Amino acid sequence: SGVQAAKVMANFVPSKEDYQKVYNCITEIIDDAGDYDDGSHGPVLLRLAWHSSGTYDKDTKTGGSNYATMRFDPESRHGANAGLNLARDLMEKVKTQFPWISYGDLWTLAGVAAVQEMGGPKIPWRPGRIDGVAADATPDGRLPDATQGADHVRQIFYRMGFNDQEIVALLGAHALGRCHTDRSGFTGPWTFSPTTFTNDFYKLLFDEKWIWKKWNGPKQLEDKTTGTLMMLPTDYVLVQDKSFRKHAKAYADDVDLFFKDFSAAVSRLFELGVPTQQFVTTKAWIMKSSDEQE
Ligand code: ZEM
Repeated sequence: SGVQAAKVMANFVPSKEDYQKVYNCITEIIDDAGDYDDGSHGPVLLRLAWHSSGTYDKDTKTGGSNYATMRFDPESRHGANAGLNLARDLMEKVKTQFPWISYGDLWTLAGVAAVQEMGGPKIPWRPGRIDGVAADATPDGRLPDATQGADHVRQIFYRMGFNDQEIVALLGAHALGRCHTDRSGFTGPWTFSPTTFTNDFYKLLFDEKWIWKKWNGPKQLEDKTTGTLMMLPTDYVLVQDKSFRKHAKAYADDVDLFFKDFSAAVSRLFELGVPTQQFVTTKAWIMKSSDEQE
């Protein structure tokens, strides 16, 4: 609006309430999905937030959510980011209404809203990311390759600074959404409720019998019972690898533990690459979900 645009001109310092307005605008876009996928834009927005953060390298302190470099070519065209133009375009509508927010803050806040609105835990979040330039982008290959095994998964997530327990917790996000043949080449959802945040991803890993799908596409697993659910090779390592398996079992058995650990890990994921002094507050905020504001 004109008022929000004028705020940019006036060197406006937004308050927590201003960010809550952005959050609320995002929740409308999450819900306003018509017959897109399973009726929610939440999953693809969470994937955008994750891919904008997961490029971080702790040794060189490059990548991460700070500069939102996925706006630029060639990162926008990196294979791993296929389909995320849809999520970025959705967020442009929010950016037009709240031009003072940085893209990094906007995208990570959308990730927070996606988790919270789909019934997940509260995700502590704070603003302070700044818009970068194309030269801040990291090279292709920093995001995980779903066809690989445990060594690859560890190498990618250790580079971001996560341990085995955090890796397993983060992967529980695959309770949400689905794979698309025209994006990753894989197909299908991981759970029967892809727009509700649950620990079903872990439960299904243990409870179902998983068999290799016979098809022309990339190697993926399907559940033997219905053939409608899927697991990526990298998801399946959570039951194959001894250390990963221990944590996956704990999350299958205890949804509260999963929610608590997912919240902590994803909150940290979304802050990767942001210098501490850039954050406007030491203590992260808990944004109100839409059902708390009715
Ligand atoms: Zn995903 N992910 N991911 N992921 N992801 C897909 C979809 C989604 C991997 C991966 O290759 C894929 C994390 C970790 C890892 C989400 C969130 C998070 C898809 C399907 C693939 C292939 C894309 C498509 O075709 O649309 C791999 C290999 C991972 C680590 C080993 C983490 C961490 C996440 C968040 C915390 C979400 C929400 C989706 C669903 C997107 C949608 O559009 O429905």
